[in-house]
Amino acid sequence: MNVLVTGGAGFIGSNFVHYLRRERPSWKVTVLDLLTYAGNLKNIAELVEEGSVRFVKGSIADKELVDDLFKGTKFNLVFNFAAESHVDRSIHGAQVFVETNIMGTQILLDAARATGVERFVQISTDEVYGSLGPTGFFVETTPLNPTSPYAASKTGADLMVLAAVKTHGLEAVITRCSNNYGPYQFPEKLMPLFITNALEDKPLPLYGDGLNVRSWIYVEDHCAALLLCGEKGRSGEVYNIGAGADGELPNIEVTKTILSILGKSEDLIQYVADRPAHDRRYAIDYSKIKSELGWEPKISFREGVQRTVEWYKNNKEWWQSVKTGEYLKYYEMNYANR
Ligand code: NAD
Ligand code: TDX
Repeated sequence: MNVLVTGGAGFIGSNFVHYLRRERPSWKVTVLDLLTYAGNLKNIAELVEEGSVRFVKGSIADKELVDDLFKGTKFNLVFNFAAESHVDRSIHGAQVFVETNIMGTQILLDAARATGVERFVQISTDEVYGSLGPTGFFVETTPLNPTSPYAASKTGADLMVLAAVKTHGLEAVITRCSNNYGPYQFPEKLMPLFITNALEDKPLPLYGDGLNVRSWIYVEDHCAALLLCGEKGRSGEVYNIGAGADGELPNIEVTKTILSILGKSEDLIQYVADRPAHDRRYAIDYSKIKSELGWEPKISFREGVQRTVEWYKNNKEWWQSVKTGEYLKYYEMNYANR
């Protein structure tokens, strides 16, 4: 089995590559990644060095490179993780989100179709549904109503995948997962930003009233769901993935959990101006993937955060080496005037 993992040097992609090596050791895995600010070859370095994973540096939006790669290797399965993934960055500049998330996905879809890929998995997000009020859940038929440029670009990609299935008979599934956390997450997202800032005794900038609710899932649970969707999901279907009631928490509770595990003071919390169009609440109904494919999340929120905090405590060199250069410029720009 020949598998392509795009974005495999990023957070979820690299966790997925490690997961595949453990769960499907006979599969031949190629990673295609542009190594943007969010990509880090260190995340999969030992696998690349030992030769169990092939690494190709390049963009999914580079048609020539993608076409050559697909012609050179007959991939059975493609997992498309590659994306610009941060909502705040999409507010500051949306063009690269359109180029990578929409154009890049279309270029992959065309190459997959031309070379007879048997299954294409599009890693999408619950953000395509927009925001919930105080009650209710996202189901797979919830109308698409993205609010950020990031979410709009992921929605565009989803629609191109569905069009490729309907028009051209490509075998593809779409997964829509909630907020992931765990090892190797770039420290611009809430969980790693707040853990690493707390470790440095720096303020934790909480947007708005801190009561926006997210559904937090440990990354390994997401990886297990993705492999199942790749192997057994029905083509043309969407599968929601989430952690259920245990992981649904307002940001202030997530923040307090991090601080209590680290033994740090809540005085580090700093309320700052809200994100524009900040979605109020996400909650996932994952009964479809549970009943069709038998998937359920295994790791509780408390356990997942403990594991994650431990990882950041033990891997200071990893995050200190990325909290430099471009990151500091971005941080200053995003947080200075809040
Ligand atoms: P990430 O930003 O950590 O990683 C993205 C990876 O894609 C990086 O390695 C980057 O170098 C690579 N990349 C970016 N542009 C590229 C291009 N043009 N060509 C090739 N590679 C490129 O993102 P993540 O959090 O790991 O998210 C992975 C996927 O999962 C994304 O598609 C995202 O939309 C989706 N998702 C993320 C979450 C979450 O909570 N993080 C939740 C649901 C869905
Ligand atoms: O500094 C911050 N302060 C803050 O209060 C940051 C970075 C975030 N927040 C809030 C905004 C959100 O309500 O925390 C919540 C989580 O924010 P992010 O980590 O930026 O995630 P979110 O905007 O919910 O989007 C994430 O989940 C879905 C990922 O970034 C996406 O890639 C994924 O698709």
